[in-house]
Amino acid sequence: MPIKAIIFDVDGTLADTEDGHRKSFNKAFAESGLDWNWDVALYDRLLKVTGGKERIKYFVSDFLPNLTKPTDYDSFVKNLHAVKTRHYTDMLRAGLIPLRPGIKQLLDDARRQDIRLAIATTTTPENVSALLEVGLGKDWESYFAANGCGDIVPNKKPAPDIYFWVLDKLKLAPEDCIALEDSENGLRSSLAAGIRTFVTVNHYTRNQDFAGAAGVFDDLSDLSDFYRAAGLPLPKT
Ligand code: XBP
Ligand code: MG
Repeated sequence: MPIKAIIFDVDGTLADTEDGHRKSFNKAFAESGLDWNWDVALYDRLLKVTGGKERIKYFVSDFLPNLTKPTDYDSFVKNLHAVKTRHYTDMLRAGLIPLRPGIKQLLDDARRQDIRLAIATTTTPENVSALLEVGLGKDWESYFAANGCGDIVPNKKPAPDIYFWVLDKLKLAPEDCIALEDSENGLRSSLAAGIRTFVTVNHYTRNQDFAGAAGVFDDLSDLSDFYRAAGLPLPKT
């Protein structure tokens, strides 16, 4: 069955972003007068929960059980996350987080072979725009036939909702596509949607459980290995 579309996760897959997120959370905490600090070890644990707002609530519930929550807790979290997003998109627009090795070439090769591209991510839409405007240029949206991100689905990864949303936009069946992910949560999400999935790991996800993945790679610096494993037509150079 020829592959008709490749669906990309964003954080950890298109770019190694999570330390940028982590630093932006810490800047937001400091700006908001909170003495919270997420170091790498703690953030590694907090990444169990996808979605920045959900991750803040997880931190409060499971790591600050005695905290007296602000009266309008949801607004508090939403506003704190908006401050974090401002810091994070500033980092992206400053070009501090490049695309991972091989990603731009893969996107271009796929387009040349008329394979459609899509995004399925838990992250905030502004983050996707800022990352890809820098990584792909002002016309980045023209690369993608579907851009599923953030709060558009009720349940974030590892739930399959975002992948079902993308498949619906593409009007494709799961078996027509492959997905590229970086984390166990992401893999569980795409597999639950019935999509053959490849993983490229990073320092946060290297030791996670990738059972069910069609292949696990350190990165895509050698695209020919990936093309062979994925059954993608090698580009006509
Ligand atoms: C990764 C996530 C996101 C980011 C933080 O998304 O779980 O929540 O960690 O971004 P994915 P936000 O791997 O699905 O791209 O703060 O905008 O949620
Ligand atoms: Mg990811």
